[in-house]
Amino acid sequence: MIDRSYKELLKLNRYPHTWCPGCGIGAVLKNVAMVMKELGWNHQNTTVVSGIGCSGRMAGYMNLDGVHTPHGRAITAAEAIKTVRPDLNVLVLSGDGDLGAIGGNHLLHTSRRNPDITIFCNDNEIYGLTGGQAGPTTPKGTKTVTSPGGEHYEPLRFNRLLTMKPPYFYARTTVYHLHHFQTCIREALLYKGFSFVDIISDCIELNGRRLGFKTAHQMFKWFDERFHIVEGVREHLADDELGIARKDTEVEARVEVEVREKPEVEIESLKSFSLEELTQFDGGQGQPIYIGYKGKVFDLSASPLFQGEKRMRCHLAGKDLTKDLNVAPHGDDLIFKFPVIGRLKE
Ligand SMILES: Cc1ncc(C[n+]2csc(CCOP(=O)(O)OP(=O)(O)O)c2C)c(N)n1
Ligand code: SF4
Repeated sequence: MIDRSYKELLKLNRYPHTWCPGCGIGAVLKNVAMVMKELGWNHQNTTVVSGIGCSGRMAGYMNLDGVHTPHGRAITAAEAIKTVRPDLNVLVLSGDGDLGAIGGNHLLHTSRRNPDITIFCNDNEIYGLTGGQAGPTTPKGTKTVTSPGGEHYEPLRFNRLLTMKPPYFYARTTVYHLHHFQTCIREALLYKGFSFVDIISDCIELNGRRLGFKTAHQMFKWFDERFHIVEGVREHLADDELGIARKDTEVEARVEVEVREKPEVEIESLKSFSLEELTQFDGGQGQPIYIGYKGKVFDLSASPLFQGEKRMRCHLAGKDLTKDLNVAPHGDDLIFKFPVIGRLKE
C-alpha cells in the first residue's frame, strides 16, 4: 500500500492549490514532504521559508511554521532563523528567479558562510508568476515574453557558482527522474552545511506552450533528452548532468583517504546473517549499525553518515541495501571503506 502519511506535512485545508495543472511545483512539494516524513522532520523540528513567485507559494502549503519573505530574501531569512535557532531544520523552497536573480547576492554570500540550511530551487527556467519573462536560468535562444527573438544571454549555472570552493553540496535533478529526485532531496536534507538542490521543473503554461509543448509530459521527455544521470558523488557536474556534486574541506577529505586503505577479508570465514538477524543491528539501544550489500555485511557504526544529528539515518540500517545503493548517485562509495564483518545468508 502506498504510504500517504506525508500528507500530514501539507495544509490540505488550503487546497485546491494555486498552481496550474501539470506544473512541476506540486511534484517538488510532494516529494520534499515524502522525504521529510521518512526522516521524521515535522512542525516540531523544522521550519520553511519561501520568497516570491509561483514557487514561492510552497511554504504556505506546508504544515510547518514558515516565512513568506519579500522577493529574493528567502535565504537571508533562513540563515537568520538558523542562527538564532540552531536546533531547527531550516528549508528554503523557492524559484530560480527568486533565488538566482533578485536573490543572487544572498545566494552567493550565504553559501560562502555555509550555514546548515537546505535550498530546494524549483528551476523552471522562467519567471512564471509574472507571465513568462526570461529569468537567470533561461537557456540562450529561448523565446519568452521579454525575448521574442530568443534569449540573448548565456544562463546562470548554479552548479558552477556553488561548487567554487569546498565545502559544498550541489545536486541537480528533475521532476521527471523521481527516484533520483528523492535521493537528492534526502542527501541534501541530511547534509550538514549549505545544500542546494537544483530541480529542473516545468512551467507548462507560460514557458512550455510557447516552446511548442502541448503537455507537461512532453516537457518531461525533453528534460530526459537534455540531461542524464551520473552515478556516484562528483566534485563537479557538467551542465547536462544530473547528480550530486559534493566536496568536503581538505581535512575531512584526508581522513576519508586513510580509512579507505582496508585489507580484503575472507568472506567465507565470517559470520552469516539472515535478513531477520540483520534487522537487530540498526544502531538502536547501543547496537552497532550493519548494512547488507551484495552478499556482505558492513559495519558502518563509525561512519560520519550516522553520527550526531545524522543518527536519524538509522532507519536505513539493519537492511540489505543492495538495490538502493545500485541506483543511488553515491553508489557503494558510502560503505566500501568500512569493515566487512559478515555475509548474508543466501
Ligand atoms: C521587488 C520585486 N520585484 C519584482 C517582483 C515581481 N516578481 C514576482 S515573482 C517574480 C519572478 C519569480 O520567478 P521564479 O522565482 O522563477 O518563480 P516562478 O514564478 O517561476 O515559480 C517577479 C519578478 C516582486 N514581486 N518584487
Ligand atoms: S504559471 Fe507556470 S510556474 Fe506558475 S503555476 Fe502555472 S505552470 Fe506553474
